[in-house]
Order: sequence, then structure tokens, then C-alpha cells
Amino acid sequence: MSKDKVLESQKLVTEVLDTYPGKVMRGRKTHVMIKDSSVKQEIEADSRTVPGIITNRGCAYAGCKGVVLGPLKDMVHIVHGPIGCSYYAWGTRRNKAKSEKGGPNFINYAFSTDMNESDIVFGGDKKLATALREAYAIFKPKAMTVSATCPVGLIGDDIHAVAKTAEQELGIKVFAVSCEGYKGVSQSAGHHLANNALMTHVIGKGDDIVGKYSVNILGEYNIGGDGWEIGRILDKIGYSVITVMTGDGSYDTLKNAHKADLNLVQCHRSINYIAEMIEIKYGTPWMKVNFIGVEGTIEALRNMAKYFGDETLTAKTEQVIKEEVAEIKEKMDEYKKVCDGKTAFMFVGGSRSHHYQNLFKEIGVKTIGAGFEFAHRDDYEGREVIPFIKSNADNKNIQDIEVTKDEEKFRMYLSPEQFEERKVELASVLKNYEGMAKDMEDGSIIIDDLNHYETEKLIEALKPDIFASGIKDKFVAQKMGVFSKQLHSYDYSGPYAGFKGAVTFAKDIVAGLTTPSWSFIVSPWKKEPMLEAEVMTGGGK
Ligand code: CFM
Repeated sequence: MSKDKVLESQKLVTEVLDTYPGKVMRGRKTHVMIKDSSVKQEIEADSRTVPGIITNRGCAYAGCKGVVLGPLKDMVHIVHGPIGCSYYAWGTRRNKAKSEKGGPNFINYAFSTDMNESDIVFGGDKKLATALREAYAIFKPKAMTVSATCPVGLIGDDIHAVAKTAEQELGIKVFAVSCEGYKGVSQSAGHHLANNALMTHVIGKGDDIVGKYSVNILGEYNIGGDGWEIGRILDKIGYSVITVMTGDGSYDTLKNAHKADLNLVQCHRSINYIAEMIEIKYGTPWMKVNFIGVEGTIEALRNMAKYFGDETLTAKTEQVIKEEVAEIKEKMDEYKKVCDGKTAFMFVGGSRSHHYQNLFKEIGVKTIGAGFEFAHRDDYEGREVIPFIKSNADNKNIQDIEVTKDEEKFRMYLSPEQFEERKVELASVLKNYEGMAKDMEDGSIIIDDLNHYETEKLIEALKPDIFASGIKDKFVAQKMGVFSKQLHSYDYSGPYAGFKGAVTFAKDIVAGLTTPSWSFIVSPWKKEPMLEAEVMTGGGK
């Protein structure tokens, strides 16, 4: 039965990809995997997008400033480059942040050096030095970052020297990241660069006293308030969350990240480098969690309790799970009745196409296809393939930094014997991520760096009830009459994580599925062709 499903999906995908006119585009076949658990499978990922394909990926700068550094609320993040780069990384990701009592929160500002032609010709470093001084004089932050955009690398401004001088002059932490957009193949290169910078300049520098059962939530960006819901649950159980990295995170708390007993990794793609480096340098191991979906949340909480191996904590975990589930069960059951039997096709950055499969399943929605924009092979196939991933020439300028054991600060919560035991018991999650493919049914379509052409063709062929992606492709699906849900910014809704978040998500999905709007839509390309004059003026509207 499942073999038939595999063959059927293979045929469908081949038909779609065979419509490409050229040989290069047919090379896309290696980026598609039809899940077949009877064989060992491999997917091509993290390679440069074929020119001519409309990719949904972002750039290294987006991954560095927009994703990892930007949410640190008490820092001023200056973008060194033309104004557009700063403008487009401003506010749209919905990584929410609240001020600590009386503390600074610069999240709503866009800081840019606004490089223009004369800066490109004569160099922009003086302008950057002035910008750092000005920003400090007005905002008095405790730390600042500088993110480079493409022209900076091309003209060779030495942003690191400027940052160093500013640090001495102003007496606060200032560091720069050479995250020019063209580095690597996508924003995943920027994640790596930002991880390196935070590890070098921030983590390990603090000395605050931390509470009992201390954890960091790594790779959680508080989109739509997700991090707040996760924090609420962990607080209730009795964990001390040192820092959320980096959603609603801060320089002040991140400095103490090395003091945690355990690191939780929500988004593996963007943060696995830091998780690994912290363990080498400071001894804290990491655990893969997924707080999206009721079952995912319960599993993560139980795994955490197992790691700590403390009776009181385990009992409290079970009590909180019971209370929280009781509170949402009725609503979830009600929503499930509406969604049961529906299908979803998901295409999100580097984590969420996997994370949301749990939650969809809980409301009766089957994921028939899923893809990542810029994930690496390990995000699809599991970390066991890391030693076999061929290094990609396009990524050679993104290097691992060398970290070594910090003899003074290195500490482990568990004894080495206990840790070895836990590694067996929690093999699938402790220092491990098994990837998205493992959780998908045979015959489902897994696709890397999906483009607009394939999106349209696959929606036509698969006819999913829900297409979950982002702003760039949302409206294509909608114009085809398919309900489209943004999983990057949540269409202004959220939180979707944890227990309460699951209900909000289910409610939004029900609203999208039950609105009659989709049946009223006639795709513009199915209407009378526009006159040339109308096309020129945008249809005269
Ligand atoms: Fe991680 Fe993210 Fe994602 Fe990501 Fe992103 Fe995002 Fe995303 Mo948009 S860090 S990989 S670079 S979970 S911004 S919060 S939604 S593409 S799937």
C-alpha cells in the first residue's frame, strides 16, 4: 500500500519537474525526496539556487541581523549599508519583545548608516564610527552590533576595526559581523556567522547567580509571542529560564547562558552551532525540543524531566501537563471535528515545516508535502549524516570557530556516568536531531528550496486544503483559491506554541478552512486577458 503511494508521488513529481524546459532545472530532481522508509534516502540541500528560479530564500545578512542578532532587545543593532537593507529587516518578522522593568528595549528602531554613492566611492567607515557615537549618545545601550550588507564587503570597509575603536572610546561592548548578503548560499550562512559572533563576544561573559533547574531556550525567536507561552509553562513547572535566544532575549541575560544545566534547542537550523560550542566550552549539553503542538510540548517536558531525574520536578511536570491539557481539550476536540481529514502542504525556512506537522496531526490534518527553504541535509535526514555532508564551495567563507574547554567555567549538572545513561535513554533528542523525513509518512513529498513554479504546479497536482508558507508565496496560493497560512509571521496572530498556542492555531485554521471566500475566487489568469494598456498601468487600479 505505502509502496503504491510512493510510486504515485514519484510519478506526480516527475511530471511536474519534466515540464522544466532546460537541463539545469531538471537538476532539481535531487532536491526532492519521496519518503520511502524501505530504502536509505538522501536529498540535496544547502546548495546555491539555480539562476532564473524565483527562490524564497533570504541572504546571510537576513539570517544574521534579521534572525539571530536583531531580537536582542537591549542592544542597538546598526546596519552598515544602504537604507533598504535596514528597512526590510525592520519589524516584519514579529519577533516580539517586552522591556524588562525600567530596562531598555530598542526593538522598534531601525538603525542604519544609510550608505550612499559617495560612501561607496570614498569608504563608509567614518560614517559608521559617527553612527556608533550618535546611537550611543542618544540611547546609551550596554552593547551594540554592526551588521555588514553587500557593498561593505565589496569596498572593504574594516568594520571590525571601527567596532573595536568604538568599544574603547565608548566603554561598552561593540562588535561587528561580516554578514554581507552574498556570503554562503542563504540566510543559514548568516545564522552561523551570528552564532560565532555571540559565542565570541557575549556568551560566558556574565556572572549572575542563576536559579535551580536552569535552562536556555535556544532557537526560539518569540514570533507572535511563542517564547512567552513556552516560558509560562516552564516557569509553572519550576524551571529557571536564563535566556531565550534570541526572541525577547537580551545582552544582559545571554551573557549568562553558559551557566545553564541544560540547553533546549527549538530551531535546530539556526542555532545548532552555539548549542555545540557551549557544550564544548562550558559543559552544558543540549536537547532537541519542539514546543509546537500539544504532544510535542508534552514530550519535550517529559524529556526534560528525565534529563534532570528529579522526583519533585517529574511530579510537577505531570501535574502541569494534566492541568494544561484539561483546560484546552474541549476546544481542541471541537476544532478537530472541522479540520479532520484535511491536508496540508508546508514550505517554511529551516525548521517549521517539521515543527508544525505534530500540531496539524493533532487537529486531524495530514501533511502530504513539506519543504525547507535553506535547511541542510541534517535537518531533513538527521544529524547522523553530518560527517558525510560534502563541503559546499559556496559556503567556504563561513568557518567554524575553534572553541576549547574553559577550565574555570566548565561544569556539568549530571555526573559523567549519569550523562552516559541519559544519552542512551534520550538518544533521539539528547545532543541529537533526527530530522524531518523520519516523521513523515511514506509517499509524502519532501522538497528543498521550492520555487514559485514548483509551488504552483504542486498545488495544482496535490490540491492541499492548506498551503502553509510565507508572504512571498501566500498570495499565489490564495489566487488559486487555496487557504494559505503564513507560518513565518503567523498572519498577525499567535502565539502558536505550547498548550494555549495550539488552541489559537487550531482556531485560525478553522477560520481559514470554513470561510466561504475561497469558492468566490477566480484566478486572475483564468479571467479575460487584460489589454496591454491595462497591464502597463497595473490594470488601471
Ligand atoms: Fe529557525 Fe525561525 Fe525557521 Fe529560521 Fe526564518 Fe523564522 Fe522560518 Mo521565517 S530561525 S529556520 S531563518 S524557525 S524567520 S523564526 S519563520 S524562515 S522556519
